Amino acid sequence: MTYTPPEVWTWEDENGGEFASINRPVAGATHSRDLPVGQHPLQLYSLATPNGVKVTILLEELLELGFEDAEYDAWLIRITEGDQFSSGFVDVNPNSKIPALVDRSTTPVMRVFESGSILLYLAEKFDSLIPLDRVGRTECLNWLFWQMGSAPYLGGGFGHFYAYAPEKWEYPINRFAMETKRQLDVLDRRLADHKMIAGENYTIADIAIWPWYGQLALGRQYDAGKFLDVESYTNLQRWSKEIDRRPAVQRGRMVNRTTGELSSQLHERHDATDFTTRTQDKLAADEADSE
Ligand SMILES: N[C@@H](CCC(=O)N[C@@H](CS)C(=O)NCC(=O)O)C(=O)O
Repeated sequence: MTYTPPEVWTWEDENGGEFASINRPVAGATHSRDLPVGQHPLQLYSLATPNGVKVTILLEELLELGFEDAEYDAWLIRITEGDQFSSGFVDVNPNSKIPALVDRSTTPVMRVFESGSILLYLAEKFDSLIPLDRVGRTECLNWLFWQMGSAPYLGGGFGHFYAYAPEKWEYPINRFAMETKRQLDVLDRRLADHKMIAGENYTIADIAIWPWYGQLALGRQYDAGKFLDVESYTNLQRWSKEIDRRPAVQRGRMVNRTTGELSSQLHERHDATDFTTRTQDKLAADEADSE
């Protein structure tokens, strides 16, 4: 059926599909609530989506490198329940999207939003996981910004119409599958003669790109591995698997996670020991013991 747009678009409460209930045509807070604050210099408000996981992976990598000031409290923002529209969250990110970070070690206290901005901010704060020379740094930022511009075609385009839209329509699925495969080929060609995305070293470019394209290549996104023939991108496969094995990546994926195996879900992270003591599995076992 062909749709004829009216002269002026109007908002009809729900237009169907997953996430329809949280979509609104206006910005700003819907309710008054402060954000919780923990003890560490960095306060993260997030959820383990690909955009959220970028930041927890970087923080876990920084801690693994020995930067104690990268200690953080990670608070859960349940976007399907509208937590991103609280007044406290909107103060930190007027765009109402996770991830959002507050650095309380600076004067004034700094708010940082947009995952690319957060990755750059943390890499610069610790002078780590970003090349220090101009040529290397520019190449790293080329790919960091490539991810920011490209992933909406994968997530908001392909993923939305292939997995979340109320019906399957050929036109948008074709359009965005084509673009997603082109992007996978861009990465595959880059990784044919470079170990990592920005060159020889692991950087924030890899940390930005892997949660979207690495996990797509590993068959973890939208159940679309076969449809997109991800196995055929052999250089991308090599890189995706190598990053997947990093301990900091495995920890970062668990933080603020609310789906999958209970043993892989750490809803809030406040201490390094939480990975072994506070998973949803452990909490359930402790509760059962105390009954
Ligand atoms: N460009 C943003 C995108 C962030 C984003 O889209 N976050 C999603 C989850 S992955 C979100 O918070 N959605 C909630 C909403 O749209 O209300 C970034 O990279 O930080």
